[in-house]
Amino acid sequence: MQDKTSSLRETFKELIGRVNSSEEIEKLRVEFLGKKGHIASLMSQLKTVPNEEKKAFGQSVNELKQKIEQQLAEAHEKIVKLEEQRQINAAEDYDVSLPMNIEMGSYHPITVIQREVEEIFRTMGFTIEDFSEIVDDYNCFEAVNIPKYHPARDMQDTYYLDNGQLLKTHTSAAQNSIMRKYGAPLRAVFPGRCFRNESTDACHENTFFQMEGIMIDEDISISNLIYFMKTMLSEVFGQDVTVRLRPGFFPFVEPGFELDIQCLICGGEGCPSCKNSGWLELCPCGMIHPNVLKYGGIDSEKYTGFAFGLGLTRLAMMKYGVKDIRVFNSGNLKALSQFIGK
Ligand code: FA5
Repeated sequence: MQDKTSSLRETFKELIGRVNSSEEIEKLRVEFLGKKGHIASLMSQLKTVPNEEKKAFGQSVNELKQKIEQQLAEAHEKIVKLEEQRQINAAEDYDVSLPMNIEMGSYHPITVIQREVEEIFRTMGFTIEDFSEIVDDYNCFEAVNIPKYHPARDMQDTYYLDNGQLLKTHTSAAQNSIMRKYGAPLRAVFPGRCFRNESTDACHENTFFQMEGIMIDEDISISNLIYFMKTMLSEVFGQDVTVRLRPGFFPFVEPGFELDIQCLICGGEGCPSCKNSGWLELCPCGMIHPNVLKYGGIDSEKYTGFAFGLGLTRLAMMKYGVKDIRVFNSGNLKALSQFIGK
């Protein structure tokens, strides 16, 4: 029996000297220490060993087992280091003359159109501002004249966090902070992602982009508002588009308007993209309510201003002829990678 342990010791010694990878070490471990391995098989022979030899035999199998465990651990440590070094060497060993993978990525169409509209407003003296997606109730609603329990809140149900904060429903949520930051006079646009708890269809998403704009100065009137809206749309589309202005209610503007664009998918005939009306609500706007100016720390006797909330995702639909708004959040690269952008 002692012969068996010493022959096994010799075999192991020879094999462990030859291992070259962590997989080989694992194989060896299973072969010797596994449930059906050599050590287990020796132990199972204990019952056939004469009583007077049992103790010595048991001890020598245990010693061998410990030795094997120790040598496997040492070999494993060495091999891991060696393998790391091999990986480093392989990474350094690349061929600089290989042809480059020149497949370029592309910008998301919303990024493309956002940058385009930002540039249009930048050239008209507006600054571009950023704002968080998680806001508090005050900024999203109260500071824009929508107190608690106001029915206008029903149109903008959203996702609330446990701490009472919420995902912003409109870019108007940034108005107060920007007014407080810069005071008047002020010209700023602030794009952002908005969230609403609503059913989706061809022109409604639960996650979409808007771009807010505000201009505050002495003697700002509806004529200024109309001028900037017209300029922006003719620059974006590079052609005349048919728009209509109709009264619209938003607690933060007075008077307020809905600016609709004639659907460019169906040419005004009516289709699913415009809910068969021939028109798409694109850019509500109006003269900033004096309360909102006051909350923003601006003297509403001296200053007036306009504000608009451009639906950027809908603008992208119209500009690129995308029939279903849900394409933009689909992650479908076949559709989305056609827009290179700058
Ligand atoms: C607002 O969000 C106002 N804060 C806009 C505003 C700003 C008015 C300043 C006056 C002054 P409204 O909920 O209508 O308004 O959304 C504005 C635009 O965002 C819509 O015209 C539309 O183009 C876009 N929009 C709104 N909801 C969705 C939606 N679920 N999916 C895609 N686009 C949307």
